[in-house]
Amino acid sequence: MISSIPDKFLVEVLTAKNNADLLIDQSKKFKPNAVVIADKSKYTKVEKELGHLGIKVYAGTEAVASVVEMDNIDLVLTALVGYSGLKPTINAIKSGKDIALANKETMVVAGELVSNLAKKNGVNIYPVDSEHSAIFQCLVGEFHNHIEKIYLTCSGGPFRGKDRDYLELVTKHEALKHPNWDMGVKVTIDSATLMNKGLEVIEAKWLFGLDLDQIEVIIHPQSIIHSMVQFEDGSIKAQLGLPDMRIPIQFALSYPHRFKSDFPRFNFADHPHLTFEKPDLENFRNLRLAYDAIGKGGNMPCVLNAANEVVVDEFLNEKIGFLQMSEVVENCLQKMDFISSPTFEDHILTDKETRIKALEYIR
Ligand code: MN3
Repeated sequence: MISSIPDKFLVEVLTAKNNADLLIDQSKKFKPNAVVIADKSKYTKVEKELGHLGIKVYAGTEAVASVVEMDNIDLVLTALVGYSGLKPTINAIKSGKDIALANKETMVVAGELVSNLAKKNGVNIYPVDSEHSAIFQCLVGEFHNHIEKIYLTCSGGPFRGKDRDYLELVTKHEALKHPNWDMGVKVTIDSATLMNKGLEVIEAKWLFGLDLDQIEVIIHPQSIIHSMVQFEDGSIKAQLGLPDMRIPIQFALSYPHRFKSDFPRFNFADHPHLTFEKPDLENFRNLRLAYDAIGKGGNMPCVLNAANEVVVDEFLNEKIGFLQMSEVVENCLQKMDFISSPTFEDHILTDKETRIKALEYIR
């Protein structure tokens, strides 16, 4: 994305988990000051390719968490997967960097803590998640107007309309085929179970300061409307377009401006039918569990997230079936001790203990 608007941004730091080749390619192109490879075993390879270009090379997850504090950074795009995004995001906020947030789990695990920290440090959090970007785009020019409610749209995933007998037997290959969006493995499974939407409800609550009864999930299989805001006069604003993650990513970086793009344009005549339906909470229990977890508050969303990360892994390893994923998550929500105002350390402990509990339940 940056490569299409090279005069607007300077890349200071790039990070990668273990994809050394991509990190090396991107670094040769964007010439950052520093790079971090989280997987320490790849350090020598990366250093050999980039060190002589004057690029500082660091390794390890601690380095990912500390590199975001560097002075000449204005904005940090956090696109780590899952719980791993929490520490670096908190560090970036503490050092006053604005955040383009692509890692929804950060807000799920510690939304209250993170939004309070952002407020305290005068940091803006720009959503990258397409639904939250849509809501943010609807709110531009409306920040002083009260939100009556938001509609988070949801494609329904590959198994929309299926019953429990069907879901019982679905394979990971079926679950990995998302109808509209091309995404990472974790979020694709989460989309199939509707946990993704549950996590997004929690993310929306903290990003926009909403009560739970102001957040309604609506199934919209075409994924053209990316979400909507209803104001107190009854008027509804929607943001729409073809499903293309480049738009929300770009807007998080370009706000309050819009940069010209050559992304494919939406054509109304090609999409004469936009449909909507209620989510099926009986067969897709994860969405209900997410509402329960955030309704209870405290460390329960952290439990929900940790248990979910475990079950998604176990499902991908073909250790458990599709429906069992909700079963394990529900069990963890019931069994874990409740902490009403968790600190950062409480979150770390809750995450760790939940993972153990989830695996115990599975084995
Ligand atoms: Mn989304």
